[in-house]
Order: sequence, then structure tokens, then C-alpha cells
Amino acid sequence: MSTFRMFSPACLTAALLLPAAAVAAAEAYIISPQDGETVSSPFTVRFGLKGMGVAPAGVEMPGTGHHHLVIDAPLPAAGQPVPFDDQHKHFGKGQTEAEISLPPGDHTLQLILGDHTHVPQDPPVASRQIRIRVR
Ligand SMILES: [Cu+2]
Repeated sequence: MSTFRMFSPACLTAALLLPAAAVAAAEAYIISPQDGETVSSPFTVRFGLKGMGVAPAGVEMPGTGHHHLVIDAPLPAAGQPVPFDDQHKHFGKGQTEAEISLPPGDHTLQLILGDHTHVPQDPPVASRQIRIRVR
């Protein structure tokens, strides 16, 4: 058996595993507001993403996705599109920040990335949930 034949399957395996490894290292996070912060409505939420890129919805490109802001709700179910409603805001143009209006009181915010069809990555690329108070 030639050297080429011996190493070829291993190279193929490494190439196939690369996208999954890239997603596993990815991390979404909310840059601002800070966890526990009191804000006035409307306020700006800034989205952070490490290890992946932001692309508009509808653009199929490995290692990319678009942000969704989950407001006062748990993370959406895996394997299906993020709902479109007041508690799940899509940033399908590739936005990395948004102005949000919320009524006074305590609220939770969490980011989750979705692919070009709005389905979260597997495993999901989500921020931790933060709590804010709107004055
Ligand atoms: Cu979406």
C-alpha cells in the first residue's frame, strides 16, 4: 500500500470533522447591557460572536449564522426554526446590534445563533441568559 493511500482516509476524516469542530468552539455573548444592569427603554443590545461569522438569513455559508434575541423566554427547541414573535427577534440582515423597547420591569435577554433557515446550530451557539431591569 502506498503512503498516499494510507493517509488519504485520515485526511478525508479531518476535513469532514472541521466544520463541527468550528461550531463547537463558537460562542455567542451579549456585549451590552450587562447582566443586572438597569436601563431606560429603548436601549441598544450589542451582540458578540466568537469562532463563527455573521451572514444574512438565506445565505448558506459554512461557519456562519445570524443572531436571534430571545426576550423573557427559554431557548427555543433544537432542530427547528426559531419562532418569529415578540419574544424571538430575528436579525436576518446580519445585524450585530439592535434597539429594543421593553415595558418597565425585570426582563431576560439571551442570544442564539441560527443558520440560513433560522435553525439553531447543533450544538446550539447561545449566550448565557442575562437579567436586566427597565426603569
Ligand atoms: Cu432567523
